[in-house]
Amino acid sequence: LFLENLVQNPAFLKGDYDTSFIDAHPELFILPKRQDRATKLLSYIGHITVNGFEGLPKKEKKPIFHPPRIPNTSIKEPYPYGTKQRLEQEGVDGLIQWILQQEKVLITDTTLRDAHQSLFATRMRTYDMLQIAEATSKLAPELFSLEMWGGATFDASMRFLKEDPWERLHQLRERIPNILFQMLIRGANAVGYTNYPDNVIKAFIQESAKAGIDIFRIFDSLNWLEGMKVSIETVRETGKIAEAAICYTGDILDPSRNKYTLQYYVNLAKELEKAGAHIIGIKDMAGLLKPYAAYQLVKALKEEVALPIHLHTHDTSGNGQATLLKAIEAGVDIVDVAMSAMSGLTSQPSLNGLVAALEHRERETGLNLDNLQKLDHYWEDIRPYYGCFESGLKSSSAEVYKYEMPGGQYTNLKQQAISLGLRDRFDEVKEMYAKVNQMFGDIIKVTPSSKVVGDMALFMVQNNLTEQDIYERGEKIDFPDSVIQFFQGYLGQPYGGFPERLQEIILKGRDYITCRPGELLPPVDFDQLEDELTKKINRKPSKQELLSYALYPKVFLEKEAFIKEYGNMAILDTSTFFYGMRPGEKIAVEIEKGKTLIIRLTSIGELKSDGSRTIYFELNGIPREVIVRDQS
Ligand code: 3PY
Ligand code: ZN
Repeated sequence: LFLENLVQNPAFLKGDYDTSFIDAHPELFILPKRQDRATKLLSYIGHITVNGFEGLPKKEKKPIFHPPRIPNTSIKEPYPYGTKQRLEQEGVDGLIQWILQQEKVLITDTTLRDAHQSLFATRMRTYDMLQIAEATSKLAPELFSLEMWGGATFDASMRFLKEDPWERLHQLRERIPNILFQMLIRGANAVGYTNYPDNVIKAFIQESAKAGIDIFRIFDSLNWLEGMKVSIETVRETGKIAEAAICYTGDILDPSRNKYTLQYYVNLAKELEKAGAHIIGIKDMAGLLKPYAAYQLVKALKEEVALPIHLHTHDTSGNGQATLLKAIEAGVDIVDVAMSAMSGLTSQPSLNGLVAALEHRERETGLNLDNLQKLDHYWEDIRPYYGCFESGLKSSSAEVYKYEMPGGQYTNLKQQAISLGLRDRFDEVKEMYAKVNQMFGDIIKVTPSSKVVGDMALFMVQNNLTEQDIYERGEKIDFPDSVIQFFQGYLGQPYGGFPERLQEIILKGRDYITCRPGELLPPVDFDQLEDELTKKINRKPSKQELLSYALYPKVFLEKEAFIKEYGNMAILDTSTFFYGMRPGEKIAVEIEKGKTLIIRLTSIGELKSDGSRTIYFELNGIPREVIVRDQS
């Protein structure tokens, strides 16, 4: 480094030096800590190659993946007109009228959000989204919307992928200017698992709208209208589309289940209409809406409310496509599906399949199947990267009607169970999940209420507790925090109230609330929060970073620490990000536009007595080494 400083010194270069030169130029000794981007990148690759990706079983060898087939769309081709332009030209009311006038059924593609949340624990990286973004906007411009943000992606992108979720939104928006962007927001829980103060919810929605979200699908995890009002109002104020969702559970066809009836859902939809919703979403998060129930529900909603109806389901039982078809027959306006290679099982039904099913019928979608197939090839090639995060589920299963577990929870709960050493007891966990739901009074189960049920089920299985044990010895049991908070009313009020005896056992005299938690939470002082964060990261954060920190302080700081150590690893291809490199392998990494590094892993050194290894690389043909701690 000293020599590098020397040969870059202008006086030295001019030949203007003698023996006193070094004394006269003390700046030569200012040696920056040599942690340039390339070194950090090599350190990351070395670390993953030796130690594996956190949470994944360490593979002996990186698997061989086929390079993804990216459809060839000419950059010069203009972006086709789409729903985004329609919204800009006609405004929200114009767009809503347009939706209602359509004979065709409109299509939302969930590949970039719920499909991967449901199939592989929300691990899809921005890198893989960006490569197909432009092609999607040019080959499928007839899509009504892309669900590509929110839900668990905000947390997971920072926590596991060490990415900035806002950056994902910006970059996708840049490449897809013509299709509406849709996000999932959990009402007063935003994209988190707890209630946030109202001013956080408002600031988050305003910033998301500014960054490019057009449709906010708002729900409350207990179908509690009070928990959704602030979000609905704020979305309306931003001039964006408020899709308020009713979460579907139970079975309206089963006369013995009389808690969540057709009338219950119709009443809720009417209340949401009154509260200012532009669209009513049916959020069938577990895939419990059977085909004939879908027909009844959609028919009733179309008769009782004047708004478009947007149906979201999961294909866990294998009945997803039939549910969509019956809903379409009943007049549903928009349905959610995912690219074929990312569909089925706990994900949404297949987009390609539905488009084909409706061809030559009055409600055909207008999407081009050949184009969709080109996009689908890409997803077929991408999915294997994430194989290690999949649930192992090989076929659909009607047992979901019994467990009522949301599609997005299945893979996550399985990962949680594995991390608690319950891999072989997952069947018991599922049984317990259904039992806990009944103990809790048969509640709506969707994030975060579903997480509470999941936490309690894991807790009971792990500690070998039965329902009877809870009632008999519950006073002496310390329940998980999430369960206590739920019974304190911090997620809101469940329909029909809390079961009183269990509430007493769990709360052990603690206070509980019946009002909206947001009313009690003091507003966040964003100026003070900014000072606090500035001190922690030694720079002034952006508004978006501040919001990430407000929602997920620890996760945000951990991501920052990671980036400080390794740099922004969102630039790395997914196979290297998760599996490192094979000796002899060569990869190209574009570290900024037009600047590409060619990296070759030459060899992995022997384990040294201090527990480290030297990893030998070639960087643009020049040998480089990094030292990595072997954690095995
Ligand atoms: C989420 O809240 O992330 C969900 O997908 C719920 O279904
Ligand atoms: Zn879903």
